[in-house]
Amino acid sequence: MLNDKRLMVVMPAFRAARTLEATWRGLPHDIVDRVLLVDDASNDETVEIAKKLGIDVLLHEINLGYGANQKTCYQAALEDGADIIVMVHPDYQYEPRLATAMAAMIQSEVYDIVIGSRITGGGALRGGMPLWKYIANRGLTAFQNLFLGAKLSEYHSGYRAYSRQVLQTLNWQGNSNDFVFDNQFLVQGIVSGFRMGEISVPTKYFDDASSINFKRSVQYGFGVLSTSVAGLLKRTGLYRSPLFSLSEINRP
Ligand SMILES: Nc1nc2c(ncn2[C@@H]2O[C@H](COP(=O)(O)OP(=O)(O)O)[C@@H](O)[C@H]2O)c(=O)[nH]1
Ligand SMILES: [Mg+2]
Repeated sequence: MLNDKRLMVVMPAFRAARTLEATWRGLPHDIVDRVLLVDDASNDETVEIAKKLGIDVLLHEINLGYGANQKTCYQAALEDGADIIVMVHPDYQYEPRLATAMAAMIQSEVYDIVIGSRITGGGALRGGMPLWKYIANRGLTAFQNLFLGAKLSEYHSGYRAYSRQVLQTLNWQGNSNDFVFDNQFLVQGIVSGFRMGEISVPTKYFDDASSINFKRSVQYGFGVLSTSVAGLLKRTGLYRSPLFSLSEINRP
């Protein structure tokens, strides 16, 4: 609990056997009420290791994709009654100890969405992010900020915190089952007027922390561009994509 708010950590997992324990050990267990891992039909020991560590596990019988995995995570978080939800990749790429700081930004009710940014600390390249990924990240980010009238430092981090209200409001159920899910979620958050905060997070790139190849990344890039266009059309009132269907929030 963080003051009187229930904190849940969700991990969308795929072949995370070699990195799960390190990620889990770094979490602030004194304040985390529940850790849930959703396994997307990994063919390694991810599930066995998660159970050994006492992590709650939900299973996909077949590989449904990264976005589908997060849908299972967030459905479970809503059913759980969690007030603050931290999503972190179990590939030990992001510093788990900073979950405390991210959750506190939600708990304060100053922010609804917090992004763990690999860019603001200046450590992305130092942490081993490939140059082509860095350039693509910066380029897509500039494009999205322009289209959405936002000022985020990145949109592609696998480390985020959300308030319960965000999960109850956005139409994430209608998002892609693939990687662009994450990007659609942030654009939905911006268009809906949720308050977005960021925190600098060190990142580490090593073989087990990064498996997305160039082709998948290009596909993701096009998904990001089309999501940005959808956001712009919604902002200008020209067209309302189904992405934004449940997205009006009532803030006093
Ligand atoms: N659910 C699911 N997750 C996947 C799949 N492929 C990759 N992932 C996860 O997606 C996340 C991001 O992929 P990753 O290779 O780490 O990308 P990068 O760190 O941004 O280069 C990681 O947590 C992977 O475990 C998949 O088929 N299904
Ligand atoms: Mg990774």
